[in-house]
Amino acid sequence: MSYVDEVYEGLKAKHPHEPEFLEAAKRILESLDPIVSKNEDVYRKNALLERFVEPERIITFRVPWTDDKGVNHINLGYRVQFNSAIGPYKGGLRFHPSVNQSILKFLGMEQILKNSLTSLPIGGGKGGADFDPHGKSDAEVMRFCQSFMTELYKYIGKDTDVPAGDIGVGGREVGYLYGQYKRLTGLYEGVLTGKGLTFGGSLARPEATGYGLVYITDEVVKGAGKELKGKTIVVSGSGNVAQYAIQKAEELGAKVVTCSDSNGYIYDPNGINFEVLCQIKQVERARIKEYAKRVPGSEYHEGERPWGVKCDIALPCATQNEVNGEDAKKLIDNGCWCVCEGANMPSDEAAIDTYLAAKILYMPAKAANAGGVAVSALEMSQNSERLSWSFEEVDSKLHDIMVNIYKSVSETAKKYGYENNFVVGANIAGFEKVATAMLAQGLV
Ligand code: NDP
Ligand code: 2IT
Repeated sequence: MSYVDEVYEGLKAKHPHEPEFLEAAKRILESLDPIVSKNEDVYRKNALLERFVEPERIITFRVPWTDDKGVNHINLGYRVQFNSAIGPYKGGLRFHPSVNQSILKFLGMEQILKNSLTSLPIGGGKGGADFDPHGKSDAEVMRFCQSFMTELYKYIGKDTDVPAGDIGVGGREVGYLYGQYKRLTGLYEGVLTGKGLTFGGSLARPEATGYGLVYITDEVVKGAGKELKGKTIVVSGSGNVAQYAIQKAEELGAKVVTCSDSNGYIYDPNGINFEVLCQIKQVERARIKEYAKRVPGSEYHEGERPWGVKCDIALPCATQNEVNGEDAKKLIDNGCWCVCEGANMPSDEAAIDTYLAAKILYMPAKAANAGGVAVSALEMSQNSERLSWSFEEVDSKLHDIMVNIYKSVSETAKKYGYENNFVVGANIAGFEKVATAMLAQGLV
C-alpha cells in the first residue's frame, strides 16, 4: 500500500462518521502522490502526512441564545484550528443548519492549501455553528453572535487565529462578533476580517472572492487561447461570492444568465441585473424568486439547479457537492468547456472525474476562490500597520495574486507531469510550502 493510501485508511478507521472530511482528504491525498512518492522517506520519518490530516485542535462549545419570543435555543459552535505551520489560523465562520465537525474539517483542510497558494503568511482554520440565520431578526442574529463570541474569544487573536465570513456570515455578523470581542477583551485589534470600513475593514474585501474568481477564470480562458468577452456564464448561488462574480464577469464583457438560492434558479437571457440582485439579497434579504417578478424576460425555476442551461463557462458559487456527475455531463453536453469553482468543493467526485475525462478546463476551489482569504490577509496587514489602502491598490494586489496562483498551479502541474490538471497543480503547489515549514519546525 502506498504511503498516501495508508494514511487515508488510517483516517477512515478513525473518523468513519465524517464523510465530507474523508472525501476531501482522499482527493487531496491522492493528488499529492507525485510529491509524496518523491519524498517518501523524509515524510514518513517525520510522520508528515499523519500530522497534516489531523487538526492541531478543535474547539466545540454550546451557544445558548434567546429568540424574540423569549424562547431559548442551544446551537453547537466550533473552531477547527487545523494547521499553523505558515501563519496564524485563518478561515471563515459558517452559520448554516448543516454545519458539523466533518464539514468544518473538510473546509479547514482545504483552507490550509488555499491559504498557502495565496503566498501570504496564513495558516488554515474554519469554524461556525449549526445556526440558521434565515428568517431571524437583526436582534436575534446579534444575540446569537454575542453568545458565540463569548466562548470563541478565548481561543482567537490577531496573531493566533483570525476568523472571517463564509455562508451565513457576512458584514452584519462580523460587526456583531467584533463588537462582542472588543467588549470582552478590551482589545481593538484585527481579530476578524471582513469588518466594516469604519472599524478596520479593507476596501474590496466584500468583492474579493467573486472578483478573484473572475480574474483567475480570465487567466484560465486566456491560457487556452480564448477570451472571456462575449462568453455565456452560468452561476449558482446569489450570496457574497456569486454577486461579485456576476458583477466582474459582466464588467469584463461576459453574459451571466443564471443565479440561484437553495429554493431554485433564475434564468435571465439578457444577463443578470446586478443592481436588482443586490437590492433583493443585500438590502431586503429576500428569496431569489423575487428577481423574476421584477425583471421582465427572466424566469424562475423552482426546485432546480442551473446546470442544464447552455453556457461556455460554469461558476458554481453556492455550496459543497452542488454539481454531481450527471450535472457535469449535462453541462458538457450543452457546450460548457470551463468550470471554475467559487464555492468550496462544489463539484462531487463523479463531476470532477467527468471534467477530467472530457479534458475541459477545470480550476478547483482552493485556487479559484482564494481571492477572499487573500484580501483578508491584506486586511490583517492594514490592521497591523494601522493604515488603510485604496480600493484600487487592494484590487490590483488581488489581481496579481490570482494571476500568480494561476501561474503556480499550471507550472506545478506541468513540473510533475500532469499538464493542465489543475487539481494536481493546486494541491501540490499549496502543499509544498506547508510541508517545508512543517519539516523545518520539527515534530509539533
Ligand atoms: P452566502 O451566505 O453569502 O451565500 C450562499 C449562497 O449559496 C446563497 O445563495 C445560498 O442560498 C446558497 N446556498 C447555501 N447553502 C446551500 C445549499 N445547501 N443548497 C443550495 N444553495 C445553497 O455565502 P458565500 O457567498 O460567502 O459563500 C458561497 C460559497 O463560497 C461557500 O461554499 C463558501 O464556503 C465559499 N467561499 C466564500 C468565501 C467568502 O469570502 N465569502 C471565500 C471563499 C469561498 P440560501 O440563501 O437559499 O441558503
Ligand atoms: O473559504 C474561504 O476562503 C472563506 N470563507 C474566506 C476566509 C477568510 O478568512 O477570509
